[in-house]
Amino acid sequence: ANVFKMGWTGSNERTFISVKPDGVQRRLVGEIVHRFERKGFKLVGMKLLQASAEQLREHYRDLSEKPFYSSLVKYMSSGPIVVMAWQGHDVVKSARKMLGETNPADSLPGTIRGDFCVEVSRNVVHGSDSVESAQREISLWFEHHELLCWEECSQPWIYA
Ligand code: IDP
Ligand code: MG
Repeated sequence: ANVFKMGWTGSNERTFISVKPDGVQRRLVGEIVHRFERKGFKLVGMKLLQASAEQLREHYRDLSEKPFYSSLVKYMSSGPIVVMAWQGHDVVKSARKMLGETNPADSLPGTIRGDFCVEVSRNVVHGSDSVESAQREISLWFEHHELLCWEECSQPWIYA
């Protein structure tokens, strides 16, 4: 299949996942990457960075009216984060399930937030909530050349 001809839908859907500063500090980067790898999704972009308040205000612009908006921006800029783009069938929805609920207290064991955190304001990971958000977030955090189209040898063992 020619990946360059395909859009960001079907098995080429992409989502934006970020390990938040608490996740990086608590050495959960490998654990989180491992879960997406084992699931069968394809990593198409990843980097460690210090996010600026400006980038974060844009990333979370839909929440600008919320009382926790400024503390959220402060939390997210309090240390390095890992940003990733993952690709696969229905990856946006699946990733949200793998993350658990926004509030770790409501997240089932087996989900990332259910297994690794306690408070909503320290919930270790971000995942896009829709295909549209994913596209906006991926283009906010990645340059075009940082996203790779590559052929994964395991593909025929994941998709029939
Ligand atoms: P999501 O991350 O599950 O998509 P959103 O509602 O988009 O949840 O909120 C973005 C982030 O803002 C959450 O992941 C969490 O870190 C933080 N947040 C959400 N609600 C609260 C709150 O009530 N108090 C403090 N922080 C919150
Ligand atoms: Mg959200």
